[in-house]
Amino acid sequence: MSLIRRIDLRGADPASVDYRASVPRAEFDVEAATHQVQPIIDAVRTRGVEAIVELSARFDGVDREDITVPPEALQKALAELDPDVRAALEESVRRLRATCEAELEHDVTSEVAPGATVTHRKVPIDRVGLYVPGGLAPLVSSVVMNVVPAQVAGVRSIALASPPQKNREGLPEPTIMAACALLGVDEVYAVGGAQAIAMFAHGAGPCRPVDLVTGPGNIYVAAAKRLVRGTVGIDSEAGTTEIAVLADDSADPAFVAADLISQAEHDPMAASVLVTDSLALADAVDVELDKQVFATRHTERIRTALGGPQSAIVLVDDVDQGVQVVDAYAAEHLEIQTRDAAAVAARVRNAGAIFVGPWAPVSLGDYAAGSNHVLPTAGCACHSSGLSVRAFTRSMHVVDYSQAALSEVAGHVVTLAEAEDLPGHGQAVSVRFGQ
Ligand code: HSO
Ligand code: ZN
Repeated sequence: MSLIRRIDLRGADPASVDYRASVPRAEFDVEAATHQVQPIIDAVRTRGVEAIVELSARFDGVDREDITVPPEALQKALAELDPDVRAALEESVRRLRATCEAELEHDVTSEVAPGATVTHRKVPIDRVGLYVPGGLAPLVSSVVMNVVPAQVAGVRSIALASPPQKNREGLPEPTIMAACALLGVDEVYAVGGAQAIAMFAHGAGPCRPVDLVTGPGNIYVAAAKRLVRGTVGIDSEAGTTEIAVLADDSADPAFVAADLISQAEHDPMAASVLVTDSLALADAVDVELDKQVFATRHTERIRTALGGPQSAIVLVDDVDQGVQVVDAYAAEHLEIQTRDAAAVAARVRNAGAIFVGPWAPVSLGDYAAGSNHVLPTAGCACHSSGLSVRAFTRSMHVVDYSQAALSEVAGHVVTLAEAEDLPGHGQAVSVRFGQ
């Protein structure tokens, strides 16, 4: 019996098959979780730190009155960080910073008529709250992925929250604290889950409210972000990890299997999907999965993810149909392991990030490609983007007209104001010309 099920779309008529429905996703009912999360948000909004301390005792089993992580604890964590981990983090930061700097957009001024300019001005968001989960694995790389684009965008005030750990005197994971110190983030809170999102949105004790909350988290964090949206901005909801691999018979089955396993390792609900036109590759990947899953550390979690309804090997007639399937699926991560991989990748429209060819596995992007690993999941890649400098930037139009330029267009403004039965609008222009 194979670890992973098969879905056969060969011979399917694209006009009558809904590819999106053919490759199902994990159930991730954020809406249901909002009912459990609303009382937490209300408690933090009305009772502040006192409520947070109670919630940390209940959910994290810690007893700590002070939610602020002292700067000495951050510096100590950095001093004690394994030098190899430090070097790897520094390289990860260097590469991501280079990408972010290249992405920075500059103000653009258009002269729409003589003396009439509109400038599209980019402004960094003033204050952001970044959430870094603890969970199954403390993702120190997520500190880098959230902080670097915010810093390059020019955000003035960055606060970060991560769950307090029972066995660490109620402080966050040391690697997470060390990464904060490395990046110069000194406002750090030992607060986890929905209560951290509520603290950012409404403020609590030492934490002033923020303008934008970003960062991944479990279903309760996602529900909390949905509930505070409007009070603050949020990034796109990042749910459980997904990888889709589009491969033909030129792909190496050992590489494909390893990559499917790498994302299944995150969560029993993670999705690993291989789309291929090669039955031989599908069979060889099955064999490789068997071999590799038993040789890895988190075998149970990975077996559950690969065996779940959200994971599959999807058989297609050819790479063209494969492109249609992966476009419909809109994976968080998409690998292209086909001949002419770059050309195939260029035809894909929907994916959080695309990894081209055999030498760009998703785990490279998770840590050190220079790309961001906070990406839209659950099909949101067809309307949302991953985290980038742009996520931490607002823009505004700045309108600057001379008297002559206004006079030239005044008639049109008055005409449109009359057409909308809003004569006061027209008058605000006419009055300037003595009419
Ligand atoms: N694959 C995850 C990110 C991550 N992987 C962090 C390892 N550490 C979501 O893109
Ligand atoms: Zn990962």
